[in-house]
Amino acid sequence: MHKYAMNSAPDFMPVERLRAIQNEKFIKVFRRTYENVEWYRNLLAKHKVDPNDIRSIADISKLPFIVKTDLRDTYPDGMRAAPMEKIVRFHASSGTTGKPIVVPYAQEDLDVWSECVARCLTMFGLDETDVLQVGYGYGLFTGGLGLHDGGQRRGCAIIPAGGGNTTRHLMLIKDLKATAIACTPSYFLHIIDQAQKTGYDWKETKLRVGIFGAEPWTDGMRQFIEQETGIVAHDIYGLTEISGPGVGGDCSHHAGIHIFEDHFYPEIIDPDTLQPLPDGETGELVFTTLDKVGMPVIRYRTRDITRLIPERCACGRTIRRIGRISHRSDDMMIVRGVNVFPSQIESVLTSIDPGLINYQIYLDSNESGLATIEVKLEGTPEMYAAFAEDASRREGLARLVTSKLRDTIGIGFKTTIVDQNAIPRSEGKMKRIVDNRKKD
Ligand code: DLL
Repeated sequence: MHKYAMNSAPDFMPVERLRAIQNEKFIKVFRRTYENVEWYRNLLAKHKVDPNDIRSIADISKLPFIVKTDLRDTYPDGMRAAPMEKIVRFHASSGTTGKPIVVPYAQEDLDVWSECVARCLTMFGLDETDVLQVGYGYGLFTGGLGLHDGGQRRGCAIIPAGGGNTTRHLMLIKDLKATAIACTPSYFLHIIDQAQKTGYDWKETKLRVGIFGAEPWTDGMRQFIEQETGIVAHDIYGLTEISGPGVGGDCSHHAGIHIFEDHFYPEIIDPDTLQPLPDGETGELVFTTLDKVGMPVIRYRTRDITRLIPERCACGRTIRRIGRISHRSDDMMIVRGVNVFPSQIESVLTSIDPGLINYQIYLDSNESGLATIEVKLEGTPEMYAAFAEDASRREGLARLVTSKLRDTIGIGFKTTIVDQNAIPRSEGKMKRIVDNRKKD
């Protein structure tokens, strides 16, 4: 057994062994999907791929991609690869429009999923002595039940608090001696605000680890959270189509997200040419589920933009890392002909003042129908304290952000530093972009 705690051994296996496992599993999952999913057979026929040509994982690049709309079009279960008797649960992705994407899970899928969440928790330094408060929503969303089952598998005592009811969250952290909390990073900012308003003392709690994911968050937010509460903030990544939270997470070096490659095979492709990119280059993340029974996906385009980090992590894990997910390709806004990503705005904010921890982007159109873009910003309590002493600092900062955004992105922005807590908080994923433009 490795010196690290349980669940972590596969993270450290020799790379050759890892590649052999991937190869073996890939062939099996490919065959299973081909045999059991008519839609997939049709897809290969459409792309003129002969399944007999797929003999090892090296052949993966011959296969077509699966995209979100394919999963939507096959709603509710056209991608199911196992008989209904094998299915023990459904989850669904939080689509904003139209039908959700429904994912059927076999018991084997729930086992792999909770094992991967447990591996994440081990990586975050949790064990059976920990008390994990789950603040993700329970239900079709994978956050709540994912952390719940994984935490239980790791042997933690679970507090299934769910999303919302911030006062109760703060009470339970203290009274049940929670040592870890899992929720969206934006919801944790809200918990911090509430704590501050009520004179809550984090030092009186046992909380030491935060498990944040389901939406992009910045290093500035990490710093703020850690300073404000004294906990260590970890990143957890995942998506419903692949299983849920626990596709990967960051280790104590916080230098990217380790992917559990023995279950989820990652590739990076150029989203325009669809060609695979070498490790180190930024593009769209694509996953193949290597063990899925209920609904395997082969070369699923996630829309998440990142890179596979070529260097081995200082922690010694052999499984590769991806860079933190700062944006999705479908987050791109086209404003007056210019492509704008929230991550560009975010890096301008961080470069000016890491105390600018929260923002929301408002798109609108003026009387002449021209698109306008406004960034509403919120800072740390210290920042508001400084504004209270000298109001001109608030205007000065807003002006600086406006000019740097214009210089960096090339279009005019309106910048407003709103009052503390004025950006609406959500229990689940934060809505970064509010698009009020008139649609034709
Ligand atoms: O958000 C699963 C999850 C639950 C992950 C709880 C982590 C914690 P979906 O609702 O299907 O599943 O959304 C998946 O959320 O493609 C990313 O764009 C984004 N996302 C998830 N984790 C992170 C993260 C869950 N750590 C989509 N950083 C993904 C940035 C993330 N974005």
